[in-house]
Amino acid sequence: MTITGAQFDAHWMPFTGNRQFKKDPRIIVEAEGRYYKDSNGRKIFDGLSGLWTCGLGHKVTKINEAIKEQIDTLDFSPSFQFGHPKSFQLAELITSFSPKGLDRVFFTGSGSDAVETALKIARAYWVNKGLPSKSAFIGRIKGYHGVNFGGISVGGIETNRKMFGELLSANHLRETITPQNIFSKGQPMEGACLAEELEDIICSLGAENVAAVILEPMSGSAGVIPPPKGYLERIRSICDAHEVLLIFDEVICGLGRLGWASGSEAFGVTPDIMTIAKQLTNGVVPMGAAIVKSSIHDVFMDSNLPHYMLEFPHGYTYSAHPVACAAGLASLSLLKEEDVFNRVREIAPYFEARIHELRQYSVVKDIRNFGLAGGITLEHYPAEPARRPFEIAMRMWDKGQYVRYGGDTIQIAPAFAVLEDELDRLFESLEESLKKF
Ligand code: PXG
Repeated sequence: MTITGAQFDAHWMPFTGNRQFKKDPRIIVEAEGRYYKDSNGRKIFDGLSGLWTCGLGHKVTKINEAIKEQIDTLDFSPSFQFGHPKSFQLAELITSFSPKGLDRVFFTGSGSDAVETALKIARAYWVNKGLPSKSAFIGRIKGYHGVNFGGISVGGIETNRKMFGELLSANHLRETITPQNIFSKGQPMEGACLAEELEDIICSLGAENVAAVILEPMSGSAGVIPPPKGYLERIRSICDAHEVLLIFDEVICGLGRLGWASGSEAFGVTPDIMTIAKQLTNGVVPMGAAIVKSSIHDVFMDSNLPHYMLEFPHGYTYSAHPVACAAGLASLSLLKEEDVFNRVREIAPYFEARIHELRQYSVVKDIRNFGLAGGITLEHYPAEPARRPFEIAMRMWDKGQYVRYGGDTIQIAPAFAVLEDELDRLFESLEESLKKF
């Protein structure tokens, strides 16, 4: 199965160096369990569970069968003004994974859409409460909240923002990596005091103007940055003191990656709204969701509109798509049946021990981990922060190992059932790749 030059030209690939890729393509043709097969017939270990999506592995029979059955029964149904049974079943199942009180689910087509939905719910909530001036958002440096205009505004990754002109106005907290907490295992002991900056930002804006703070409980795509001990607790209490909503973007943290149902559960702090995507369908069909406290949802329902009017003029053609719902029901059921979160907590110490052995290599400047997620910061080439991670990831690919590179980091997030000897091979390949510098 060859791809022609015209076919290569036609596809403008996302978050990809298109010129490099099309000279030296990496084509994946099959997947099974924790492995891919590339177009040269090589078996490649999937060290990032797809894109943090496929924690249950690939070609999971129960998910695939649910999808096939759904397509043959109801392939699509209008998401506006009509329903189908599976969306309601899935919404209820999702709430069984959510922190107490977060029990209303709004479906979207992706993580980016889930973030936009959460931001819009936050603003509209304050409008419904008669406080329309509460509209400002606060994010955090290095935060990733997808690629739509709201998400890049609250997100803290400069390269994702600077080409796109005027954004929503948003303030950003400092990131939580500090010289004191590099090479921390799990949550760093230092850095809770960084949360105090939130009080200053809210006071400078005026709490009467602030809608919400949005954070990933653990930053994922910026290179796995677990929150310092006490940090999220302090963020929560400052939000409470100033009546500001707290949104956790759990698109990576949610549904098992950290060894818990959510980052909220892992770190013991409950937000007002959370977003999920990726693991919700094991990545098999695109889907995201915003999950909100019923107290927020009820403000919309109690707004005294005529009964035929919409409480929230928002939604997507693909909200609660029946095929995605079928995949979601199967995936979430498997997370329960296979006791996946416990399994992640069992293997996490081995993962932690192995990843921190890489500290001995001089180009490794920091290593962070939590659950089955790990990030390695590499020393820059002068003025070229992105080059070394790219080089490492390409060496890994040549060795039959897929890891993610982004910014100045390498990220690792294998499937939940990963074996110790698979981790051994992954980290031995990383050692060989790092040794060459
Ligand atoms: N929020 C968070 C926290 C994310 O990690 C999104 C929102 C957006 O989701 P969608 O489905 O619109 O892409 C994400 C996505 C990586 C990587 O390698 C991370 C993401 C996507 C692609 C690659 O770290 N995160």
